[in-house]
Amino acid sequence: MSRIAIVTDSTAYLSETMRKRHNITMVPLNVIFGEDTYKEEQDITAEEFYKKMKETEKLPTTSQPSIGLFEETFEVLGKECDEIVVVTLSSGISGTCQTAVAAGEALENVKVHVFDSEVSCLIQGFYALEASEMAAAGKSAAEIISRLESLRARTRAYFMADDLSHLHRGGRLNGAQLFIGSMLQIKPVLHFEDKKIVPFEKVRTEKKAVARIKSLLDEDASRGAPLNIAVIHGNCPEKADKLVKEIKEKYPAASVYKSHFGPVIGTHLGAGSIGIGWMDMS
Ligand code: MYR
Repeated sequence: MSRIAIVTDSTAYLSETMRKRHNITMVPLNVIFGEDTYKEEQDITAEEFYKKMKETEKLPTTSQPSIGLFEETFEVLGKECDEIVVVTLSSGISGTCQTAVAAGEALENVKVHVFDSEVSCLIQGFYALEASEMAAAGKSAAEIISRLESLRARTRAYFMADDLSHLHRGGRLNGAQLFIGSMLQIKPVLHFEDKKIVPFEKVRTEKKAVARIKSLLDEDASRGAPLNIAVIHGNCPEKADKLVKEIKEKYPAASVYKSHFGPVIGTHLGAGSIGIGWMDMS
């Protein structure tokens, strides 16, 4: 039986405890303030990041992990396993996925399978957790990838940024060029299409955006499918707590998790952002 290791990047925002419990190795992306580069989750916490972002005049930027970091990680894991499944954030918003593929191709003694989550944050984390459970149950890498692909067809994520200028500045907002001027004044519901972030629906207020996301969740949850649901916030835990409570009350059978947009994703969404994503685990 092939021994399989699971790797994900830091934007899954799986806590250290979760990663240890599920035997998941994390490769961090970077957040850059001026001359200083921080590996997120290792050198800077989400709390420290949002504080710094508030105090800094020049806004931060981000970068993917170096190919060397992936190679080192794979080499270390390759001493104990034969295959590695890597779950990355969407290849439409970061070069992380392509870099992991390139690093994997350079190795001879271990086979690396890279899965593009086509999303990010805890929804990406759900894929890594599923992969880790399957690896522990003795499934092959091919079986794991095939299951992740089938889950991807049943996964949705919608979110809103309190201030769209961060996404615009970082060049991660697609399909909005024509109405960006007017969009900066509103709170459109955003989602991923073809791996990229595009506006889903133009909505004027945060209240309406959240109500719309909840109605989209209702469409899927009311069909009774076993859902993993993530409520994700950018330094606004109270908003997330309220949503988690409402969703748990409405769908007691679902597994509902609260998570956050950490430094790298927070750089592009800004504080006050909120998202809900769900995966049909059937
Ligand atoms: C890099 O520099 O390579 C990282 C770029 C990250 C862009 C993040 C854009 C926002 C993603 C929002 C995800 C919301 C998921 C629910």
